[in-house]
Amino acid sequence: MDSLDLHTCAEFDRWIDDAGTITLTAHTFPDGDALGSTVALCSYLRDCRGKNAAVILPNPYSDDIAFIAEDAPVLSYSQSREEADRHIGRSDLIICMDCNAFNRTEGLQDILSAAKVRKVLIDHHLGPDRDAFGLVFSTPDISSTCEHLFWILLRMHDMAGDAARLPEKARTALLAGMTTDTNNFANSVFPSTFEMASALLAAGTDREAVLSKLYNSYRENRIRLIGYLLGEKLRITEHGAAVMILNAEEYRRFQLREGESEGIVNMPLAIRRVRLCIFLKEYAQDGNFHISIRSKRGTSAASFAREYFHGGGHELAAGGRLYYPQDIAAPEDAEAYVLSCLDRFLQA
Ligand SMILES: [Mn+2]
Repeated sequence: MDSLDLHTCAEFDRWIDDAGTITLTAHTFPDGDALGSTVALCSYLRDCRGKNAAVILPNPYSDDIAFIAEDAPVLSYSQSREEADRHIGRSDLIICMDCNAFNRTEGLQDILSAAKVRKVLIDHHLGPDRDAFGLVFSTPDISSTCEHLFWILLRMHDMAGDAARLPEKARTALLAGMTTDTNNFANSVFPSTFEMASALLAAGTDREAVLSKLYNSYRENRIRLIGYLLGEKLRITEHGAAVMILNAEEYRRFQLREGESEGIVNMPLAIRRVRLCIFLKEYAQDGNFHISIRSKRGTSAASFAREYFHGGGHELAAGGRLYYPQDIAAPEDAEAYVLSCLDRFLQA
């Protein structure tokens, strides 16, 4: 990766040397990249640098990515607040990952913003809150935070550019996080992404095991849900937009756990005439929806999320929210509202 700022890397290396206790955090509803990058860095800091490092996430990660965190010190702030507060209180370095600002860390926002210690950002989203961090590693021209971290780690003085020096746990977490964020090398892949994968494989990382845990270990519920959504809920507009809405009653009926509908939003893009897919999910029966948007080249998921759904993200993969009663007069109006937004956006 050419654009990595070597001075910032050297400074980060020194900040690690200076630190004793370190807090690593990531965005709310942590996905594979958030969990993989924090766990990988935590493993490096503990095993290679002897630091008292812990990962503190805003809320629990889902079961399907739990293998990434096996045996790692990962706390959820919503479940272990006291222990987390103690660790943050002792920390002299805070590292925020896969997240462009503390306001995406939910309940952790206040304590992290208020902490008077050195802070580092390692991310790949647009719009980093540069003022909140002393050191910023941020570029959207990289597959994932895991990949960004990989190139930074190789620059640490004890690594000498050799991926094989990373603990096996860190290598596995990095590969898993990059794989989920690129949808197994399907999106936002750069030449550097294959170089990273190649180096990790050469270092002995077991990709087959990672793939099997990521893609062949689902609960039956998820596959049944996919059948239902694609079979009965999918609607495609004349402008080539696919819409799927999962309401709270259905969420309960399929006994879904957090993260189990992850990635389904990509599936309708396999249809030739579909240029954009939007997936709405209502967790509680309150008319508020979480929104995922994916698009094909030439249609901007990020603009659609920004203009209509209080969100944003990457060009072809974005997210947002639909609020009741601010955006819609009744929860049942969600579909009609989305369809009218789509008409305006895709005709423009
Ligand atoms: Mn990411």
